[in-house]
Formats: sequence, C-alpha cells, structure tokens
Amino acid sequence: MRTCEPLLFKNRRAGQTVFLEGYRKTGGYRGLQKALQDMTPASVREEVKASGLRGRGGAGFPTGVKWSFFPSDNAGEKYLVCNGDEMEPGTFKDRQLLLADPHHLLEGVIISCYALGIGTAYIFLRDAYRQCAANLERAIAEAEEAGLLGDNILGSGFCCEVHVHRSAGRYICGEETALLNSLEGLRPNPRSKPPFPAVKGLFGKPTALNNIETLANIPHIITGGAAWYKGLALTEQGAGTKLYGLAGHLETPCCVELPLGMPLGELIRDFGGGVWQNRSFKACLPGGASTPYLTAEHMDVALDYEPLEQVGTRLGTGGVVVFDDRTCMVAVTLNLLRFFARESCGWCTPCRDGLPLVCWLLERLERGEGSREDLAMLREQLLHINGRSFCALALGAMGPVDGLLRHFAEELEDHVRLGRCPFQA
Ligand code: L3W
Repeated sequence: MRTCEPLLFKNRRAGQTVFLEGYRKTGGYRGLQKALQDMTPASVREEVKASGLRGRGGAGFPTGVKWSFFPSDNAGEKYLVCNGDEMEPGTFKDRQLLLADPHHLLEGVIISCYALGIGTAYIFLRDAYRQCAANLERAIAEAEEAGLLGDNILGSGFCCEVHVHRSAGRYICGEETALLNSLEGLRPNPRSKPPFPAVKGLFGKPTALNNIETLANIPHIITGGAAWYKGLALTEQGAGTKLYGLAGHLETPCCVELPLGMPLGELIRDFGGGVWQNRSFKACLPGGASTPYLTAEHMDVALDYEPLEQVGTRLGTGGVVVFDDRTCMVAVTLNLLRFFARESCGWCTPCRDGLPLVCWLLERLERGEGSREDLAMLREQLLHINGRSFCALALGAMGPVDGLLRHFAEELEDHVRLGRCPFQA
C-alpha cells in the first residue's frame, strides 16, 4: 500500500482537535518563523512558485502564478480571502482539516499575507461548518496571545489580522467573485472577470483568493523547500500531496492525504476498501460534482491535473464519489443537476434557464418518457451552456452531463428504447 508522511493531516486523530500546544509540538509555526526571520516576501513568493503548488479548490490554477498577478510590492489597502465555502457535493476535505488542526490553515494565511504584503485576511467559511468556525476563532485567539498574529508578529514588525466570516449559505457564494460580493454584504452574484480579484477584489482593492487546502500547504513549502515539496508527488508534472475524499459505494469511505497522482484503482482498493458489497465499479466523479465521470477503463489514471485532463475530466476538489454496477447514471446525473439548477444565482440565462431544461430532459429520460429528440436536445445543451454562462457554475454543472453522454450513451439509449429505467424492476 502506497502512503506518505502526512503534512496537512499529520496531527489528525479521530474525534480530536489539536490547538496551539499540540500544533507547535509537531513543528507548527516553524514555517512562519523561517519566513519572517530568514526570508523576504519576494523569496517566499518565489519558493511557492517554484514548488508547483496548484489551487486545491477546484480550478487547479498555479498558486505562485496567481500571486504574481498581485501587486505585492505596492503599499495600500489589499486583502487575502481564504475560500472555505466548501459546498461542492462529494467534497469534505477542508472540513476535515479544520476539525483536526485549525492552526495549519492559520499559519498558511499569515505566511501568505507576509509574502503578499497584506495586513487583513478573511476566512470565508461554509455556513454549516460551525465547529470549524469555532475551532478557527479559538486558534486565532491563541495565535494572538502567543504573538503569532496581530501587531509586530514574532518581533518582525509585520502586522496582520485574521477574521472568520460565515457564508450566506449558497453554493454560488463559493464562486470567487460572488464570494467577494457576499463578504461585502451584497447579493452573491458573480462579477465579470477581468478584472480578476488579484487586481480589483474585495472593496475594489487587490485581493489574493485561495482555498483552505492550498493555503495549508504553504508552511510545508517554506520549511521543506520547493524542490522537496515538488518531489512528493508521484507524477513528474505534479507537486505535493492531496487530500482525497472517498465517498459513495465503497466499503470504507474516508478522507486521506496521499501523494498527488495516486492511480484511481489503488486509491479505491487500498483506502476506500473497494466497491461495497462485492459489487463491481461502474463509474466515479473524480473531483466533486462538477467533474465528468471516469469509468472502469480509467483505473490506472493518475489523480493529478494533467493526466485527468487527458482523459476528458478534471481533478477538481479531489472528492472521489464511486458508483457501483447497479447504479443508473441517468438518475445520478439528474440528482446532481437538480442541485446545480437550484443553486444557480439566476443572473445569466444559460444557467438560469438552461439547467432547469437539462433537468427536465433528464427527468423525462429517467421516467422512460424520453425520445431521441430529447437525447439530441440534451446533447445540444452542451453547446448552448458551455462557455456561455457568466461564471463557472453552469460549466461545472454540465461536467456530469458531458460524462454521461460520452461514457453512458448506450444507457441513455436503453431508457428511450425500453421506455423505462433499465435499473428499476
Ligand atoms: C489573475 C488572470 N487571476 C485566472 C485566477 C482566478 C481564479 C483562478 C482560477 O472556478 C472551478 C470551477 C468549478 N489574472 C487569471 C487569474 N485567474 N486567470 O485563477 O480561475 P478559473 O476561472 O479557472 O476558476 P474559478 O472561476 O475559480 C473554480 C470547479 O472549480 N469546482 C468547484 C468547486 C467548488 C467548491 C465549493 O465547494 N465551493 O470547491 C470543482 O471542480 O466547477 O470550474 O482565482 O481569479 N489572467
């Protein structure tokens, strides 16, 4: 069984939360100390860029490149916002980290603020994550008390404050610009990009926006160095470890930290305990609900950004949701699309009207009332919706539809031919 020395989950014990004392015992805040005492902000940014770390919130954008768009050296008002609005179905990794070890994120936030010359950070948390919010509030108070946060951190002259903000409770609040509107007290409609948040973000000021898991990696990159961090991945192009969530029809659903690039089959067998009830594997979402399906032919594919793009899907959040051979993939896709249609903010027509139409078509097909024309119309929606919506919500929603049409066309045809769902007696 291939594993790795955990970085982010190194203090994770069932039912326990590690706070400042425990975090420091295992090397916590050494990254911050090193950054403040031995490194300039520019050298921290360079290290992060060289590490190859990519955003863990879904898009996989290289963190160092994103930071390079940020006016780090200019004085003036600017912010760091941590996106903790983890509402992507099948995704629960950030929650596991905050339940186990909230200082991990906090250290990453403080180092990132130092690297980017930022004095104020907001951690935007999914509303339902109340225990995570309480853990973070306690961690912030402990860090302030210990001189790790606030004025003149560790005597360096660097000052930084961190606030926890609970989300308004909708999936769209996790879209980065809708999140900024929400944080400003506005309706969470996405903003047009460009300008990107790095240039014009919170309150119109430059804003660095990164996911929880992304920021929690920063202390390790600083203590271990970029080359070491990059070498942790199993693939040549990959970097670091990844928190993989394993859910669905598995014997042992779990959340594990492993080297980036674990082959799908190995992950399911060694950590998910295999498909439950001795059933066979039919499909999975590789990285949350907005990523096209993988099938049994993809068992050797490395769960890393490029290899997954090569087979027509994405790593997304790394939340793997498995479906056994009794599952109707039309029903699964309908279930996902109902979620996305409900969570649309309604701002743009392709998303507001397109996703309910897709739901309607899938409902007809699942009930056995669908025709070949419905199938053709479903296929057409990929063209009408993809690339035409205001933000990535509708594009993400069409991920499973794309996977359904590519991998399960025969199953869709069967619904039409039989006039019923073949998986229902
Ligand atoms: C400055 C440029 N910044 C890009 C930045 C941009 C953003 C990042 C990635 O969607 C995906 C979506 C979901 N100058 C820049 C630049 N940036 N060019 O880079 O941008 P982008 O547009 O590729 O992605 P996004 O809009 O952030 C996120 C997928 O993630 N997803 C969603 C997960 C949702 C959750 C949740 O629970 N809330 O995790 C999962 O796969 O479908 O495709 O920061 O500003 N020239």
